Amino acid sequence: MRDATPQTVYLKDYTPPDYLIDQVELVFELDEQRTLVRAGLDVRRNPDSRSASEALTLFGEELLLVGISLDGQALAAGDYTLSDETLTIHRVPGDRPFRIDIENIIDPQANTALEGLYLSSSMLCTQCEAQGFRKITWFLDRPDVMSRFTTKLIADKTQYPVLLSNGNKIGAGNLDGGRHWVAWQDPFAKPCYLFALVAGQLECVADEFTTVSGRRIALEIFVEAHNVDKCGHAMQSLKNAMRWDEETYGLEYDLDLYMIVAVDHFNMGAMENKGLNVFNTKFVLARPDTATDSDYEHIEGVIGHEYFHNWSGNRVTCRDWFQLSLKEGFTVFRDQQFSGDRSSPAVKRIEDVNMLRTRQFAEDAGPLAHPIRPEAYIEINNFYTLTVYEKGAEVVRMLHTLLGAAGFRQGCDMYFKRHDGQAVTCEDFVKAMEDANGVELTQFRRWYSQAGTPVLEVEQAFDAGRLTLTVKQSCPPTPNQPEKLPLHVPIKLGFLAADGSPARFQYRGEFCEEATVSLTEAEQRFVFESLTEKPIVSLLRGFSAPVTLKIDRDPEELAFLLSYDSDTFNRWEAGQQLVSRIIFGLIADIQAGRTLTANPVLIEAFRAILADAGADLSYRALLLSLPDEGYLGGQMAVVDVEAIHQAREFVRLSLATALSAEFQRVYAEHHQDESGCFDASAVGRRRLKNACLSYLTALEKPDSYALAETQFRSARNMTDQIAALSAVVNSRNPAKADCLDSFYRQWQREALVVDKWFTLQATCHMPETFATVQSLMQHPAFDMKTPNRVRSLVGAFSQSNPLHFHARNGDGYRFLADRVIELNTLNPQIAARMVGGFAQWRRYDTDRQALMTRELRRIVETEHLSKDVYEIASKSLA
Ligand code: 0A1
Ligand code: ZN
Repeated sequence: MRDATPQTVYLKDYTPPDYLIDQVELVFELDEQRTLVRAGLDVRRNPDSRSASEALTLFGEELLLVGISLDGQALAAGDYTLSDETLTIHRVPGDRPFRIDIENIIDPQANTALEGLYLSSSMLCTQCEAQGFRKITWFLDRPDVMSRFTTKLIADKTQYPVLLSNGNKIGAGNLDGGRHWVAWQDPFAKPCYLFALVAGQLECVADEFTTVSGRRIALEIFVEAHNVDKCGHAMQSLKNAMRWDEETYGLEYDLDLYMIVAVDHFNMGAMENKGLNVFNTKFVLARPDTATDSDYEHIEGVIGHEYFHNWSGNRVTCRDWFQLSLKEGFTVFRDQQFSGDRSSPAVKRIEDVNMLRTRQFAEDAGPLAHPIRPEAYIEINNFYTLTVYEKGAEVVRMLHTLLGAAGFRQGCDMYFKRHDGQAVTCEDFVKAMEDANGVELTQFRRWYSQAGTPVLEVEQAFDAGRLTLTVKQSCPPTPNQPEKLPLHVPIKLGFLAADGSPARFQYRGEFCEEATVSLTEAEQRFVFESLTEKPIVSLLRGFSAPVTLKIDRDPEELAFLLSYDSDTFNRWEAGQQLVSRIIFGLIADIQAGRTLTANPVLIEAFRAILADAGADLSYRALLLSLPDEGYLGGQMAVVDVEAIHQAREFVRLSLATALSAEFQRVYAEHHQDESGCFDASAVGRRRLKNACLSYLTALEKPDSYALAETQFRSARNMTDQIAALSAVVNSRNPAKADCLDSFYRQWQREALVVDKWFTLQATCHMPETFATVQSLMQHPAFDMKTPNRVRSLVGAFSQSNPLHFHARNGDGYRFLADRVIELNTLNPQIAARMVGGFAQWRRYDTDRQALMTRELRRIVETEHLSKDVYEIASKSLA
């Protein structure tokens, strides 16, 4: 049990701050265990304050106060009150600006929560979003208080030769006792969550970028010495992102220096601190032999994401944390566009939707569902969710679809111009879109306040050249939202003639081959005219809205769309629907004890994909992919983990058996001795070939074992090596133990590769997996204080191995709860993320429900439970 029930914070209670802090002067005397912080704050009363109080309350946690003064006068004990979370000065001047000076001590080494100032390997670094600055010094730690920061860092010169903070370097010098100092000044006012400092023995990889207006920007990536050879891709991605934002949004970088530091210990992916991004090493470091193609893609995406925040987040920031999607949804949309433009928009869109539907739809259907602009939270760190990020990006994408690229850009221009230097709301964003386009988006705003995934049910009627689509929308209840109002849903659509060509039609008097219609009613009819024959409809093209679409189709119609739809997303989607339908049929057979039989329609469809030499190779690999077990489970009333796995494996094996010659041919055609160069054609070759290898592995034959083992032993790039190791591990290949061993020995000094080794074993579907996971917990390389390692073993097992995590005997559940309880005191943010494995308990049979709720209760009853874990576990049970 927690010592006290934690408080809920509500959006409706927002009030402007009573005070503003215009300038902050910080001095740090850095030390692993005893860092001294001196903070000088120029404070004044906020003219917009609605309170009459003469008191000033600052937030602060886990700080040791040394001294405090007001306008140079030391305060006596009776002048202020200290609590665990606040420092209140009883009386401050209301009619003039005043200065507060605070001196306090912090212990970075004891900080395993990785929030505030902490130690990562031998490096000191900070993480202040969302409310970590209060672990550095007492402050008005809220994003609508924006200040200009000057930061002086003092440290031992040998231990911390590099001293970094936001903005520009304004001075440096030596001090006695082997110490030195560096001073930094950030000319832009910013909320304190964007503050950062880094100190350590770091090497700098430097480059430069000339902006569209001719300004030269120094680019610097700081890493530990052994990683200097893994920064090239991150640097190139940064330059690409800078150019792309100029060309696509007309946005130019605003400081003369852009720094990125890669750290081993980080709770999230990366952080957009002004001029000094701090990154998880996972999203910076890449060399062809250590990183996969998908790592390269993620690095490009995250580098872009943090860079784009410089405008969408930093120059224009959030008024309060309920507005988080204002910066995150918008910035994810921008990074998705960037990555799509850099590689293949079709492939990128499918990957994004696949993730959204597998993971965000589950969140939206469970006890933790919340709107993209939540209304209440206990711990804001729990709201860095797929809903706020990914669904938030879908909402921005719908605005882009409704307004068109040019209209959307005008809206963005207006938003940045109007609100530069301000802390604003989602409402301000929508208003800028409206004003710039002369449109009205009243109903559209419901996407910000309504949780849950809407369901569209479509019926069609064709008569005399006229097709009528009747669309009904509904949205299941979510916590605190039993009733839902109709949303404004853009539906992009087109029709196919019997020969597969696009069918022209007339909509609202205009002839077209494709249209976007606006669904706004609970039930609405759309009429399309001038059709020569009854067409096959292709709906929700490009996944034009984050909804579940229900439309009656037979397998032949799905196979037809899989062959002919000109919309690359819907073509892939037809394949997914076809496979899903077949898998659900097999699940019914398994549950009824019937014999399973292979489906000829599917085999012929896959034969055609394998024979189609035309399509882009990455896209073809996606066409061959089977829906994820988690996604399939999300569509069942009661998830039958074993039957899903068995049915999906049966499909994989029947395709491999029927098409083994084709898989071998395509494999051989694209298998080359690859050094691992990250270019679109090499990436496509590797993807397609490794997809074939995965099918062939299902055959459990000496030939397929040899194929995987040979690829593993000869691979010169990580994509091929790990794909082959996965094929070996997920089969009865006799070389398994030897390959796992040799992989570990080869890569034991590369932390990110060792993470892959853990994940591969944690997600394996072979029977011995749980025992392996337990023994990996004792492996010398496992460490509960390193989030990447915890995610690679505990996270991967509980979130990506449904078959074994949900083992009937409850071992997986007990294992996870034990880890959550251990992590609760070490790192509450990571602990809370791990609890997520239990959130969907209502979707399982009653035995599993009982086992999962027992573990959730055990978690809730743990002593000294963090707010983070309490919120997720108690809401999951509610
Ligand atoms: N704003 C960052 C994500 C982030 C959020 C919280 C963190 O620590 C609790 C760290 C990073 C982004 O969107 O990239
Ligand atoms: Zn972000």
